Order: sequence, then structure tokens, then C-alpha cells
Amino acid sequence: MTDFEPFPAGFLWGAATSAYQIEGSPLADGAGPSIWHRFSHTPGRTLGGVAADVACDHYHRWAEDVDLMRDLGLGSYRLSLSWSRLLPEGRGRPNPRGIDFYSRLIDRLLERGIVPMVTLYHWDLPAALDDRGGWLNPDSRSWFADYAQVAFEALGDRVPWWVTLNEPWVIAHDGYWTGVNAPGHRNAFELPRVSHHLLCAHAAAVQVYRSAWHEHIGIVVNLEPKDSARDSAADRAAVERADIYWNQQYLDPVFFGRYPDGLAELFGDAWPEPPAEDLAFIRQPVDFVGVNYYTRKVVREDDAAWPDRAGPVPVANARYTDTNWEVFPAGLTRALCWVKERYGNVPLFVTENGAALTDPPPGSDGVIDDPMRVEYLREHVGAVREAMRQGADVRGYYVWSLLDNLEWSNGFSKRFGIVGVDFATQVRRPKASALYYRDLIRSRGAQMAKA
Ligand code: IFM
Repeated sequence: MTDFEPFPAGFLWGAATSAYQIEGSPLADGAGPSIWHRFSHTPGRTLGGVAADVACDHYHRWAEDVDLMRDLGLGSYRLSLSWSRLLPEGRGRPNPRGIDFYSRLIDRLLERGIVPMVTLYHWDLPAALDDRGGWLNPDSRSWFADYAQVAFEALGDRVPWWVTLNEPWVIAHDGYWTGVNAPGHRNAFELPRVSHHLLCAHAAAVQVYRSAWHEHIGIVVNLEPKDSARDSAADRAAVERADIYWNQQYLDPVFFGRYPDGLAELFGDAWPEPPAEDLAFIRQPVDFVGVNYYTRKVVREDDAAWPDRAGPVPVANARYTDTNWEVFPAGLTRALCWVKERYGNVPLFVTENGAALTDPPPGSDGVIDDPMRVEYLREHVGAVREAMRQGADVRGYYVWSLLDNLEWSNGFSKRFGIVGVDFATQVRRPKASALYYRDLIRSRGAQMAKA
């Protein structure tokens, strides 16, 4: 690459994690259980019955983890709050010790010059609220607003970037339809209701934020461009349906105040016909959109795939990661430019991007050699640069993940970290990808041009 232009000076280079996946000690210091704690401790729900009782022990090692971030030169760190550490019952009485944990973490980040981006909800609903119906209960929007108020009051003076929800699609689809995520329901009628309540909760938190805080708040969605398996009308229609269901379902209500055309037909009898005033409410202006991008999907018409009747097909000669996701960097450029074309030139972040790959043991220098992850990062950061060249207003990039961590029901079997974690000893070891990322940050992307 000869015509390389450095990334802008203010571009935020970061890494992301989430509370349940790294913290461990889920019940420490007065915290209440979350649905993930309960789910992981239910036999048969996670691979090998694994739970995040210790995970990366970040709850105790947070200070050294922040130093690790500083050593890598991270400009930003995206973390999530555990709702049930702040409010053990999900509502009512706040837990000062839970608040204190995050307050000290934020202070340490700021002392090390690292800008925090904080997600309110990354899947770990307080179990006490699930006992009241969880996201199926229309009151969930006011529970979430009250929780957001507690979080903003505690940290809003120091956190400039807030995310309401991480990946509402996954929360609804995998929590209430496939059941592979907590709370593990499999109910077609629940899926669109949960999606709608999530969107109302998102809007309620934005409204609270606007009442007294004035930095930035947005939502994070997982986007996956779709391509047709065959050049047939049936498969092209499948692509359209999949795009509505995966990509438009949440952002259309946020930006347009309506669900995308065709979504109700996909759900059929399960569609709840949400009240018009809710749709108007959901359309609260957001300051940015976070895009989590891992792959694209090639799909064909498949009546067994509900609700979009679009089933994935494997791509010949493609590279795949350990989660069986095709490595397809051009899809990231497409996803970012698609948001710009459909919703206007809203500020964007790549809030997650990374690869689960099997790593070798550390070398004699203690570094884990992960050339495929290095290549993945190089190609995807290049795809971000290309989207910016095409006019997308991308403000930052967060690699998923800082540390190897608990990959939900897959336990610790999938390793996304740029820093390896030995879960027996809790020793952290940089992978070659972490050192590459450090150089990329230092050179404002110039390292990317050195293939
Ligand atoms: O680990 C998850 C994360 O919690 C949400 N986005 C996708 C990641 C990889 O599956």
C-alpha cells in the first residue's frame, strides 16, 4: 500500500470486554445473581457445565489489567456494568460496594489516559427481574431507566461514551428463541415482544441520559451483510428477509420510528403489533451507533430457518475461525457504509471485531504466536479505513477482546483475546496480535500497510 493515510489523531483505538465474561466473583460484595449466573449453574446449559465464577478474575485483577491496557497503548476501553452488582435485586436498593468497584476502575482508566466506553446491558439481567418476567415484562423499560439513572449518577461525570444495549438481536434471538443463551427460552411468541421491550428500554435510558448528562449515548448492534447462495429469485428474497431480520430490525425503529417493512410478515402470528406511541418513543436521537462485526452470511431459501427462512451455506475455499464464522473483511466496510447510506452519516464505532482461534503455547519469550489473528486485525482495520475513505464517519475501533474470556455457553473453549489467559494460574500473556495492535495504534494505522 503506497497511498496510506494515517487514521485521524482523535481516532479511538480500544479493546472491549463484558462484565460476566471476565470479572468472576459474580456474587461478591453484596451483588445479586444474574440470569447468566443462574443459567451457567443449570446442568446442561453450558459446555462442560462451565460458569464464570472466576473467569479472568478481573474483579480482583482490574488494576493490573488496566496497566496492561496502558502498556498496549490503548486509547479507550469498552466495558460493561453488571446490573446486579449495582442493584442486587435489579431495582430498589443500590449496592455501594458494586458502585465502588466500577468507580475505582473508571478512575484508574482515566489516570492511565484511557477513555472509558461503558455498556449498561451486555446480557446479564438480574435474576430477580427475570423472576418478574424479565424482558417479557413491559415494566422492563422503567426498571432499565432506574438502573441507568443509578449508573449515570455514579459514573456519568467521568464516562463520555455510553452504550445502552449490546446486540439486542442476540439477546432476543438466542435468549428467547434458540435458547442457547440465558434465560434459555424457546418461544416464537416471546421473541418479538422481547425485542420491542429492549428497544423501549434503550429509549428510556437515552431519555434519562438527556435529562442531566450531555456527552454521548448510543446503541450497539451486531451487523452481518447477507449474500445470495445462488443467482435465483428465491435466494435473493432470502437475502432480503435476512437483512430485515438481522440488520434492520433494531436500527429502523431507532432512526425511523417504525419497524422495517416485511418484519411483521416474517413473525406471522407471533407479531405483537406494538403501540404507535412506543415507536415514537423509541425514536430518541442517538449520538452514535456501535457496530459489532464478525462475519457476513451467504444464505439460501430455507423454510426451516425461522423467522427469516434464510439458512446459511458454507463458502467454498473461505477461511473460517473457530466459531465457524467466515473471515470476510470487506463485509465490515459494507456494514459501516450501509449504516451511513440507510440512516445518514451518524458517528460510528466498530465496538467489537475479532476472531476465535486456537493458539499455540507461549514461546520462550512468553509471547503466543497467533499469525492468523494478526492478519485478521490487519485486514479488518484496513476495511475500516476503506469505509472512512468512502465517507463513513468512523470514530473508533475496539478489538474483541482484550483477554481470552468466557464465550457464553461455549465456556472457555473459544479464545478471542489478544492477550492470552491461563485460566489455571490467571497469568496473562501477550499474543503477537497484541504487539501488532500496539504498533498499529502507535503508528496510527501505518503498521497495517506493512503486509
Ligand atoms: O463474546 C461475544 C460478545 O459478548 C458479544 N459479541 C460477540 C462476541 C463473540 O461471540
